[in-house]
Amino acid sequence: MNVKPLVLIPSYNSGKVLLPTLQDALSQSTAPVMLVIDGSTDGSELAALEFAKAEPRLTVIVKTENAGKGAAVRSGLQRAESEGFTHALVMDADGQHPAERIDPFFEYAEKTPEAMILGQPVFDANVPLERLYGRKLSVWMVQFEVGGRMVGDPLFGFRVYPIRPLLRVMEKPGRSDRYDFDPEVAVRLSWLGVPAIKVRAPVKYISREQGGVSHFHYVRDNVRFVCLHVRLALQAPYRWIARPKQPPTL
Ligand SMILES: Nc1nc2c(ncn2[C@@H]2O[C@H](COP(=O)(O)OP(=O)(O)OP(=O)(O)O)[C@@H](O)[C@H]2O)c(=O)[nH]1
Ligand SMILES: [Mg+2]
Repeated sequence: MNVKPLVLIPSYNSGKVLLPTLQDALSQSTAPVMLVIDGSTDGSELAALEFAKAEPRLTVIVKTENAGKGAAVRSGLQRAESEGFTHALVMDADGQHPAERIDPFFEYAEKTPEAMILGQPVFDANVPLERLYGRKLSVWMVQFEVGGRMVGDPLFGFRVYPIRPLLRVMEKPGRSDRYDFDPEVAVRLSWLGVPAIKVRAPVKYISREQGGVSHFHYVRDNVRFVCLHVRLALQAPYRWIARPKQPPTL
């Protein structure tokens, strides 16, 4: 299969780190980049649109209503599929993810196009402890839901997905639109028979003074995670039995 790769970046109020993140992605890889901004109020879309005028490999999609990270990725993927892209590397807009790993991740996708390539975070010394330990519950729950350790860290958003199977699982009604998107799609793709390849990748925590931003809300988003895991855990036993032996055709 010919892999046609795209870098897909969802962004919401990413502030001044957005432009360097785009520049980094474009300079570290020859793949086109698609940015999906929805409902940002910090004006970051203006700088991105201006930058795109001189950068033919960059597409900027701006939506007026904020609908969440998962919803932004879904709409970007729909557009990407209609343009013939087969694989998308999703990465954050806030400078935390390693642009220099984009092409190495695409190389894994070229060797194993049917797989999802899941980044496994290697945290720097600035990682807040609550982020480091807070993810353990999700890791355990996902191990149960998929019946093993194939997913590893279910929250790290630096990943390559085969687009068609991902849309198949994301387009069903009731799918997660926000941060719960990352664990949900890893579990559902695994249930669909998509193999997972885990690859380590460094993640940075940038101070606020240097432009670091996070929109993760501990109470609201952790409640969403709990609701997601209840739904997934209830379906898990049936899904283990029904899991196809072969990955879906691309
Ligand atoms: N388009 C869009 N992107 C979003 C939305 N919410 C978050 N994002 C993007 O999703 C990525 C991850 O969001 P963050 O808020 O950094 O969350 P996180 O990296 O999981 O959390 P931290 O570890 O605290 O930084 C960033 O690129 C955000 O701009 C949204 O509602 N719409
Ligand atoms: Mg972040």
